[in-house]
Amino acid sequence: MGHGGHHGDGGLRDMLTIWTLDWVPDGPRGFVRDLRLRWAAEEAGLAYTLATVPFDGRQSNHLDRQPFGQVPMLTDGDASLFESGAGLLHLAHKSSILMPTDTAGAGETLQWVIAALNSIEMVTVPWWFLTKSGAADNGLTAWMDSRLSHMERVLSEREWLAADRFTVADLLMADVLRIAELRAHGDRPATDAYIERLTNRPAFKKAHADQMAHFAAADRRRATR
Ligand SMILES: N[C@@H](CCC(=O)N[C@@H](CS)C(=O)NCC(=O)O)C(=O)O
Repeated sequence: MGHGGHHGDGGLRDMLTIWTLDWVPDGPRGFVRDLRLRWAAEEAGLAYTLATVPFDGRQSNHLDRQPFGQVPMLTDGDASLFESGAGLLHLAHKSSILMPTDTAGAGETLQWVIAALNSIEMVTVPWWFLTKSGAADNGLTAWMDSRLSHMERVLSEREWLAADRFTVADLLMADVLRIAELRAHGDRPATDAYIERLTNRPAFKKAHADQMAHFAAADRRRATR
């Protein structure tokens, strides 16, 4: 299973493995966070294999690999990482396409990776969760709106977050911001343009299509069992 074109060439290249669920319902398809790692691998030209854990029993069937019972995980030879952000930084160490090699550029990139996770996603995910659970106007809305309007200002002033070029920080920020409910909430044209720009990259499209195909194949297996 997994990603074409790399079987049989042996050696280290075959050792990168992205772990996800074997199946998910329609709702999360296209958003399961193995997509972040797939996208980064595509950008960097790193071949990978896909491995899965069963959806049924996911809360406890892989706690040895992911202590919260979630995905994704990344294994690379002896290294085994959970947290999509950690996986992205691990991949970024392998490619200057993702992470600039100069000190200033690397610092800016790291800073925006952490900002995506710890200043934006730390409020957008709980807000999304409350909204999905029926609390559309919840106590997080004002906090989130403030963060998103600061991002709108930043993105109206520049094309890329760090180092004047695409980095792993853009990949992650775009993935955090592209959630449909967030985009539908408020009017942020620079953010929309940024998301369009990032998700139009061939590497995103390939990663997205591969995730959709993976879950579609799982539907076919479930239908015949
Ligand atoms: N902070 C974690 C969050 C991972 C996460 O939310 N994973 C979701 C899929 S995108 C998951 O495994 N959900 C299944 C569950 O929690 O049962 C990361 O970024 O890796």
